[in-house]
Amino acid sequence: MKDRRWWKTAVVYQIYPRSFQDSNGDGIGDLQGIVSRLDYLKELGIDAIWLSPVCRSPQDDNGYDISDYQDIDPMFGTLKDMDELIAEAKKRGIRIILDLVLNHSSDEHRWFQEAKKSRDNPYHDYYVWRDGEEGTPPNDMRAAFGGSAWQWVPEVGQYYFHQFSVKQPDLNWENPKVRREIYDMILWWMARGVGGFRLDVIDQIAKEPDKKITGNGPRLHEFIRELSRETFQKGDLLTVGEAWGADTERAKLYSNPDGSEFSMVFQFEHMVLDQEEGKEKWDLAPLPFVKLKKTLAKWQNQLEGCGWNSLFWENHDLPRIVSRWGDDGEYRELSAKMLAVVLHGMQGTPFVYQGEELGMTNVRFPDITWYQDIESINLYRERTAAGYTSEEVMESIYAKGRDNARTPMQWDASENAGFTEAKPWIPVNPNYREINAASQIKDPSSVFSFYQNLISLRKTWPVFVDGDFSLLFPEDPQIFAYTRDDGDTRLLVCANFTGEKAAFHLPAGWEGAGRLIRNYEDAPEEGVLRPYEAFILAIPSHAGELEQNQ
Ligand code: TEU
Ligand code: CA
Repeated sequence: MKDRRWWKTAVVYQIYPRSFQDSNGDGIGDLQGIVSRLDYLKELGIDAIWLSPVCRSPQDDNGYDISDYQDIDPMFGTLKDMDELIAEAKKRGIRIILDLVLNHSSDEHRWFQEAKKSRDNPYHDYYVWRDGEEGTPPNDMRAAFGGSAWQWVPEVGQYYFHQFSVKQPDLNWENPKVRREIYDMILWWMARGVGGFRLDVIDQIAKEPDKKITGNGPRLHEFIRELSRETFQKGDLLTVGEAWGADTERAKLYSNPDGSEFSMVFQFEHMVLDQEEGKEKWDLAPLPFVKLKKTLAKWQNQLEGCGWNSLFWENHDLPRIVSRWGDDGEYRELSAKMLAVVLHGMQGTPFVYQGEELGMTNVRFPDITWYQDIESINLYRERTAAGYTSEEVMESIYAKGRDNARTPMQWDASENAGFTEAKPWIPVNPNYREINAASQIKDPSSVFSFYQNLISLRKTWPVFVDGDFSLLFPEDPQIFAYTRDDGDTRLLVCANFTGEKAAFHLPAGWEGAGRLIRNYEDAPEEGVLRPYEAFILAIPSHAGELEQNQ
């Protein structure tokens, strides 16, 4: 019997709410804006929406700093709007996946406001405190967004620990009361009808700062199993754990088919290859293409039958894939489609990040003052102070800054791309007149239509879900090719990952196979793949099932 949990056949669409659709003319996207665009998402064919955080928040890290887990930030709407979104999505067969930020809260959360009053406050132990002298933190650990990971609070004469910004104090998972509060909150959201949860930096909850342990702490899986047992296992949910530090062995725990942890893991091994070894993402290096293939293949092969992966190129923390590993100039559409073929042909649950389905690109604002992301702003300050030139830092931000993915969704060619009638909180990418949803929806050769076709293929052909994976031509410096086989049907996925022609011959046995999708309209050229050419062939078990349209 094939395991047919709904999330295995699903395609998830990620919405970054502040940049998706403004409904009330304040320049910021909101829940009613999303409701108004549900038909578009239905048209695309997706099954679930992962909503980046919309809970009450001072927005120091755009909502990843939550001050009330059981209320909606007024910027986005109300709980009533959320109920409406859940209900309207449900009518269209779409489930809402909430983003749970459980590693840390906002420093403006009631718990932290109490915690910092005194050492014997009942909430003090909800956070991670250490004694020390003002000016001499407990150790030299650094926060992800720059500076020390320790912040002095004179009222209690202690430091608190924060892995991210100073306004994101880490929650103390060692404290069973914290865990209980979290479970009750999750059960409350489940009762409201959400379809699942994305777990922000879940691999970092079991920290042991005295030993400088942040990710993969000793109690990590114990905590996650308890969390899952007390909450998720009481529903039929899609749960996805964000885990930068997962290897395949750990991923098998996270996504154990017995359901003891999450449905799937969201890991980044394939997304951190284009940086200097041992350095930060800002230290740019060319993509080692062969390594990319082998990394993806390793994940495909090792999770087969014993785990489940998410498939993604983009999210709200990553640059636009067509600018990053495709070509956002001459071959923008072809390369966007090629990247989609490579990703959607694999095993796992595909995630499409808003605008990816249009081939949206990175942005190059004139200077740092245009940027909104705390990570980029802090980086600029730290690196220029350390002697980098402004131009050097801006090159890093142009390539990898998170605001690349956060410019407003490009709906149409009207002012501000149809995102808002006001001044948007961050400027629209100036290319919105050429790249927008309105011009693509009706065009059968658009990137949007291509994503739509890929999504519908996944629904039609079970081999996309179940088939095992074999990488072909692993050392080829241009071609990404693999097969999928579920014992019934075989697929061949082929892509030229470069802007130059690549010598290519179909592997034996595939000559008569039918074509499911391709990104060039004219007939194939003998012996080569053209720039960014990509296609999927199928050999169904029952001859004649597929039109032979080669
Ligand atoms: O991201 C985790 C995370 O590690 C990233 O912030 C990472 O440090 C950075 O993007 C890459 O340089 C999650 C959220 O996705 C992110 O938006 C939040 O800022 C972060 O957690 C803190 O909650
Ligand atoms: Ca708004």
